[in-house]
Amino acid sequence: MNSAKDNTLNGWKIHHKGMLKDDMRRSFLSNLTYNLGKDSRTSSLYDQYLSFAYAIRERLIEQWILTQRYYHKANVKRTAYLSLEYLPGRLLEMNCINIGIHETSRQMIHELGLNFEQIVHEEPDAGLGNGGLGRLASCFMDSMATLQIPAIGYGIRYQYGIFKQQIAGFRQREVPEEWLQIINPWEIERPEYRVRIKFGGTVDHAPEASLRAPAQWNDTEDVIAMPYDMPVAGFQNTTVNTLRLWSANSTNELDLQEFNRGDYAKACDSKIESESISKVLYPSDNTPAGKELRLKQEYFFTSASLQDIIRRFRQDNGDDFGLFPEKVSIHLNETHPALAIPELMRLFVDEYHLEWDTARGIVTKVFAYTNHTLMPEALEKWPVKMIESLLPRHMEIIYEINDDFLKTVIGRYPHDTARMRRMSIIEEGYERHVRMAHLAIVGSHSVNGVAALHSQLMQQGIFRDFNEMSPDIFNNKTNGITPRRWIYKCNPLLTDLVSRTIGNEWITDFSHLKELAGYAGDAAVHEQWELVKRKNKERLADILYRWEGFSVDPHMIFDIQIKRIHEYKRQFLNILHCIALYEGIRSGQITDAVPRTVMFAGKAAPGYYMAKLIIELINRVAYTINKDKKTKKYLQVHFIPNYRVSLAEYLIPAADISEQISTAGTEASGTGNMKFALNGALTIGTMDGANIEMREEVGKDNIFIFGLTADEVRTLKARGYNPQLYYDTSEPLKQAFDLIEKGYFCPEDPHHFDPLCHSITDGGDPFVIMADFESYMNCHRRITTAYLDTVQWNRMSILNTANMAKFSSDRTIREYARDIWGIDAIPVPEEE
Ligand code: D6G
Repeated sequence: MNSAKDNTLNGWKIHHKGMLKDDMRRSFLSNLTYNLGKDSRTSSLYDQYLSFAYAIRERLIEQWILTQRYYHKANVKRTAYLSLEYLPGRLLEMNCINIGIHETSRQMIHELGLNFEQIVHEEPDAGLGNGGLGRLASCFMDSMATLQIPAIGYGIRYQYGIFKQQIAGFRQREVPEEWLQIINPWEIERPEYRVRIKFGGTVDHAPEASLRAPAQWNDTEDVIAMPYDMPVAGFQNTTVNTLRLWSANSTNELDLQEFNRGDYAKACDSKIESESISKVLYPSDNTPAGKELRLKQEYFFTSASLQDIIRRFRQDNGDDFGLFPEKVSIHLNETHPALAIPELMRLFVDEYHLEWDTARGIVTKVFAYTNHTLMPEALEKWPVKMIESLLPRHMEIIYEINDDFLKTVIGRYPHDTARMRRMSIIEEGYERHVRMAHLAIVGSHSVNGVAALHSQLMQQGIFRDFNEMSPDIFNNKTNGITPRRWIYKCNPLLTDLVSRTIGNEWITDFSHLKELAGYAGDAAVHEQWELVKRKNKERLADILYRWEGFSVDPHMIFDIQIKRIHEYKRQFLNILHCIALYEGIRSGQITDAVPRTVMFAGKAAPGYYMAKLIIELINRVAYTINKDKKTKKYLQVHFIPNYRVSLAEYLIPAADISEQISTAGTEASGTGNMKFALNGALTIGTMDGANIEMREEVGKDNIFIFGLTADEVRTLKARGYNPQLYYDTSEPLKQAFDLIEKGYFCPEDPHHFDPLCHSITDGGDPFVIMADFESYMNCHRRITTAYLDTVQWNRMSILNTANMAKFSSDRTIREYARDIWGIDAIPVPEEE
């Protein structure tokens, strides 16, 4: 795609837009003039952003049409990735990079006398997710397109994505982020593909008919699902896949009866109610929301997606549903879309009149499910009553699926009723619930975890019975991150240095990154490596000063923990250590402190009291420490508000130390850990999630591991864990803890942080912060000593980058495509 060329499309000519600077300028100015009605005098930064984005979009669209047309023509097998969350972040620069005109565009903008950086900052982050799970989905979309795997992502087009976090009076304040208030140039509405989604009503069966025979679902309250398509371009190839996000519309704009009666406000009620389905993203992470509206969201987008998948299948294959598993693979990102299983059964049986058993056979071949959490309380369960009233036909189908399943269980384990009860999709009790994970397992041919330890613990723990019965369906797919965003785009200086050192094949074939290890001892590379880190620290300092108004000193160590705020992720351990350092320096006990700035960022679920208290504690501790003249030179602590993808892109390249300190056995994988190491930060971490595999890759001497292992945590708890013991025997821990408990950081309300302290003293310290503290502190000591040996540090840093090849999401997606989806790469011919 290097120069202007013509292409024939069903007899229509596509005139390729051309990729040269002049072509780009023409598109930019034409969009500014004819699309937005502006000129050089009147155009705002926003107009410039939109014109630029439209110019890029035009180039994406050409290949998008060709890709989709080729998929249909070749009747390829596609994977549909169903995820309730996506975190694409900003798309303008990434799309420029993917279509290979980043530099050209930058020059074009510059030559027009405009400011490239300011223009790209006009774009709001598309924040349609909470944290790791949503970002993973976006990394996967990128890798699928780059590997030329026919794929379509499905999700919800939330009007309000994740809230904007402000810090006021040390506390988190949530403000709505209205990302759709301005035009989203990356989406195209596709009304021709809208579908009807039913809720409520009653199910009518023919007299004497079994529940497995076709039924009619009547008197429903319907909502329209309207798709919006976003192009997802592969990295400098010919593939452009689709992310299709559904928005809820009312079936009738106005209630005419109410309108005629003169009650105009009431006439809109049903519209408002229907549209509430795609209004907001539930801002909780690793905790099920448990709200009826959430269940509606889950059904809304799965039903819409399945109807869409079937429409596309029939377009190419007619009603030959026996072919379905050869053409379609559906991936469930967590259990949020697990209703897809009974929904596909319903569509097959009720709408297309397939025999129950035939339908069951097809369904299991099509679905695969990824579990993302080990914490039992994070597993989704819905009250049977709620499903019964919202989705009566689905509840019947779930019972029938469960019936079949329990028969198999009892066949395998006769008389083992306890096992039956444990494995049932229905949880008995005062209120009966549907266990969504069980539904997902029973309906899928593959169940995977997201890191080796996680998969192992999942098979031995929460899904043990299932693993005993069907070990073959379980597998591991260690997560990955896309190198395009997480080094190429966010760290151009390092990208350039790596390419100058080992050539640029690593960008498309990450295994080449290993060649960098050969330069780990090269003095010239060291010098440039250090310079790159320094420049990235200065870039961050500049951004923080401009955005947040505070100064950080790039000469200090940058020690960074960025992720959702959660007790199991243990930001509390980190801040406790900051307090211990502060106290040590202030009292003169620590005389060899190496100047460091500790940075935190992350959002807390608005209803998660403890997490919000942790944010407040961090901010209050930061306030006290940062103004202390005695310690100022050695220790600074900052909480950076409103963590999001675009902020991560500045923080990660600037980090010296990456904090990955969850209690062993709690973090399924983590992906932030990979992003930091790829950008040359050294990890301080526990033997948890993917940290373990990172250690295998970089070697135990190049990562700083501390704390109890998952096994040790379990044994300690089984023996009877007594946090007090650790408090009594560690002076720094005692001092730090006492300062919080005595109200040192909150003199006006000394008991303010009692709930946090009590979770440890009276609550049994479920995340073993006390037990791990000494080991964490000592590990930090080792890491700072290592930092002082610059040559050694640079070596380790280079080896971290060099050994991250495994953690490219390209590797992960290759494994999914090969082992689970049975899908090959389909290169879209250049001149189709
Ligand atoms: C995208 C691009 C557009 C194409 C459409 C196909 O919006 O050119 O027509 O996808 O959608 P399906 O027919 O595959 O759903």
